[in-house]
Amino acid sequence: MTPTLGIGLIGYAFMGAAHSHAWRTAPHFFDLPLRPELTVLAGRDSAKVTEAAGKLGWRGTATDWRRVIEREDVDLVDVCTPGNTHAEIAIAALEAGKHVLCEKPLANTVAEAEAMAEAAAKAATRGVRSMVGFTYRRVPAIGLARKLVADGRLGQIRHVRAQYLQDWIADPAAPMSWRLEKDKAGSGALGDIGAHVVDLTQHITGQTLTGVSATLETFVTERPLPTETGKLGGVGGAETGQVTVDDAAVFLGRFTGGALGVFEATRFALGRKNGIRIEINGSAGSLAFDFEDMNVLQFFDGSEPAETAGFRRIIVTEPEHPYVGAWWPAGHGLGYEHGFTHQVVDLVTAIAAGEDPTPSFADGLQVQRVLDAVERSAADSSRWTPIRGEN
Ligand code: SOE
Repeated sequence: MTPTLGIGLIGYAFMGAAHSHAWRTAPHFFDLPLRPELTVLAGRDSAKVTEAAGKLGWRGTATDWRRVIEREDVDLVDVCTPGNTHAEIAIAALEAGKHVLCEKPLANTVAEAEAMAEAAAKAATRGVRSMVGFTYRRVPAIGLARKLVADGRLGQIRHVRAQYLQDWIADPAAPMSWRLEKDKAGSGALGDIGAHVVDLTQHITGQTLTGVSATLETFVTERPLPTETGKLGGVGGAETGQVTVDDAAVFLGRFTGGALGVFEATRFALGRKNGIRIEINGSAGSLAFDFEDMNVLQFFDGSEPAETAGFRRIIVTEPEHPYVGAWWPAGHGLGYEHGFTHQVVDLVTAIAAGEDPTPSFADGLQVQRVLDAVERSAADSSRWTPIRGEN
């Protein structure tokens, strides 16, 4: 009999649903060393959490996360709440000896992320593991991109171009949500989606950012308050609230290996739904990825004869590709939810092996420091050089 791993999930909205799906599905497709049990789902509203638990497959419910971390049948706490509660819940869970999976960005401030990384390092000495949910690392095409770079197929990396483009608040009538409030989310497009491309580009290249030059913008500062909440946003009413985060972040970055980075994160790219676009140019080759075509990785091999050289579309649906063999027959493709499933597979595997999974809380802290540098750079208007003769 495979030993079990009792899961307590805090939060049942969009991310809570995605994580529930992953915990439920992983053992049906992967041979896991521990069998996840969907033990308890927590949320503050008793009626809503009970309804969500029924729908998402959880055995029990709680209206206070503290009750979850006290339970002996909970081995791992999965934090899917807004960022302002990550530090308190994750640190308490680690101190109670529970493994922790925490949604991204790790925290709302560097100070919180530092405390979390410290708690994680201390817990690791007692065999308690932690991971931050940069789930896109587990998209097979991203895994392949990282492998091509590690195998030297791109040579020395010169350029990193990364965009995370959404449009779900491009309409000024789109309602307020916690993702638009600084005290809950920490930052806007920067932390919610920019954090993903910071993590992905560092993960693929194996290099870290050393400095940034940035600007942030909030295009719509007031929005209707929601009368009903939805998966993202909801339905707006007559009353309005203040948007206190950035709508868009644009920044340049320099990487440890000498590469130059250009980054853009926005929820105002009308028509772009979940466009995570990454292009990397090296001395020996280039690669390009777009999450809207997530089963494809484009690769240019600079050693091919000029006459026939060109970007190749690699369809990343073969058993030779990361994670793919566990799913459908070759060629059938994966979707958004599979990254979350791969994330729990890697986490459970690391826990059973007594190893620290990645991305770790220390990795989450490093991304938090990049976000902080972007905000500090954007706040320093003396760095913005006006055009001579204008205004
Ligand atoms: C909303 O912008 C969001 O749900 C992010 O919070 C997620 O991290 C991303 O996967 C999809 O978009």
